[in-house]
Amino acid sequence: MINLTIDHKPVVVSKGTTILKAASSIGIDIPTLCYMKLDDMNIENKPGGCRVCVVEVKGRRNLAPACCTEATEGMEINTHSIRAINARRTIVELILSDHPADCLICAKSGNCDLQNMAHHLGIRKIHYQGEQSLYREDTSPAIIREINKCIMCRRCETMCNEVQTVGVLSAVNRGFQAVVAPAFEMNLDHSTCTYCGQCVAVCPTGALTEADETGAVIRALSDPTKTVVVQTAPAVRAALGEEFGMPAGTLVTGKMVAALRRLGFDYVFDTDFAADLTIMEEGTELLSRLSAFMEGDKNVKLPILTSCCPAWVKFFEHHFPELKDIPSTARSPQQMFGSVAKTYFADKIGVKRENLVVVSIMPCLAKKYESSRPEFSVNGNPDVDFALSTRELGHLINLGNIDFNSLPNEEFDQPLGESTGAAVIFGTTGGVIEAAVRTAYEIFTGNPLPRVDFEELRGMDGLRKATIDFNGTEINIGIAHGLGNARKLLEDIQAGNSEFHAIEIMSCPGGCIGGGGQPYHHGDAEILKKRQRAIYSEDKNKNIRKSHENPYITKLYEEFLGAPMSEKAHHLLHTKYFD
Ligand code: HC0
Ligand code: SF4
Repeated sequence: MINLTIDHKPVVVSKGTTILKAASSIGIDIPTLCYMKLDDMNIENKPGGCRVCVVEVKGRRNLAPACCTEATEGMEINTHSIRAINARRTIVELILSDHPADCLICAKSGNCDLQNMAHHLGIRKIHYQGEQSLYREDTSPAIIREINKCIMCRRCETMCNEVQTVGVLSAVNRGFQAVVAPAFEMNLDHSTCTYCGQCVAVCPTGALTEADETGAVIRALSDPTKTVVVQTAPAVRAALGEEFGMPAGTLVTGKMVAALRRLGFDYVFDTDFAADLTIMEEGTELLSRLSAFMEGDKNVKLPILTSCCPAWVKFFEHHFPELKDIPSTARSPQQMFGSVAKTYFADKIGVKRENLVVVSIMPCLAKKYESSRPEFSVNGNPDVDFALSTRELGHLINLGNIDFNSLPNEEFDQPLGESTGAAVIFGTTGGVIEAAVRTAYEIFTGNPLPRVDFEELRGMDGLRKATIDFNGTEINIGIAHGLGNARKLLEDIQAGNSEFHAIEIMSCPGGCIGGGGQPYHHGDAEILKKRQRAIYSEDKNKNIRKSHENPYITKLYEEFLGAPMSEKAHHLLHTKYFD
């Protein structure tokens, strides 16, 4: 073990520990811009690039970057000496010297680590004259890159290359022109970007933000010829409160519904309803593939892969096109909802498709891209018109001058607002497959589930597996969150070595609770765990916890769809994939 003192406090750490971690272990916060670590998820960015974390080490001539200097025996460290603070100020001034000073109108204003750092260090004047880079803005359906706001922290690169293994982003150019960009500086929509949004989730400045659609939604809400319905994704309710200063993990389902009503939405519905519908379709598909397999069909495609995460869909279309007939053909709940809203529900209320506007509130930026895919539209009219992120909803609520914290709890409208506990857990890694198991078990065995909770499918490990006993038939299930983890399972499938019958894949670490559109977690993995706990507690408190017991789903099949995987269901609720 190593003994040292930091700001006169003794600390004992194991060999190899950095000064930054040693300080953090005794509650001393050393400021950083580029360093990032999500504990338990094996995600770390420590390029030692920004140098904001420099500290003074007694007896050494040079200041030491705390994020990449190991603690050694007898070190005496001063984290906030005048010399260290002055160096930090100079470094941040140099970063600011070529940074556009448009904080007043920047999308990240108020949430920007660089702005906060400048404030923390009391910088009032920039003494250096940098050279502004002249990059144009890169817009895509989901993400905006304001490239001249890149400070080369390279967190996005770590997320894209190491965590997601997509490999779109890397450092290019030198000096004031140095930025992180796709190859040949092409736009994101020409690259193999999945729009997972994990680069946006960790960007410390306004270089990467979502494509903001709040203006378009406000216009729809003010148009008297339009009926505007809204659907809310499972993970939003476990995080929206953070936008209003509530602790992470506060469930705000009822307040969220009340806020949406006050914003003027005509019907407040729930994506969770469509998550139950997804289980009916995907569960039926799983069972039909399993039966064919058991009857000896050698051509049956197993394992079945979940298909509700649009970044994951785009990932396999780009990177594993030869596997494109393995995922379930079920559309995502967002898209099933849009399709049902613009047919069944529009008919019910006597509104023409083109006068019904469907807005989604999603924790995800890829949902913006998914809703723009041409196969999810009829004669150019999309099934989902706009997909706002949790952050954008927070902004709309503030803009509407609604005091979120004092709102009463209200209920979703019907018939597309009823959901079960199985649907709620879609919002966290492992939840989709647990929901599928709850339904598939009962249909397969004809018996009630001996227990509703499948603890063996839960957790935060990036790759998990479990075997579920379907009354003597063992079903092997795999779960991956983060596309790098998914890649490992896909390579096993390619090599013919997969042991699984069914696999759930979600692109974002933690699943949708960690989506690129959620309130910024600033690298705090505890926040994701708290959101996950909130999701499971909502499931526990639901009266109905299995998708096939949702009475409004039963009614939808009786009145409109017929049966799961019927011709009509195929047409409205399933899709195909493209190379
Ligand atoms: Fe998800 Fe979904 S669970 S992808 O994470 O399946 O975004 O929350 O809305 O569509 O339901 C996101 C969350 C959803 C969809 C659902 C699925
Ligand atoms: Fe990479 Fe995802 Fe960002 Fe695209 S959205 S650049 S895939 S991290």
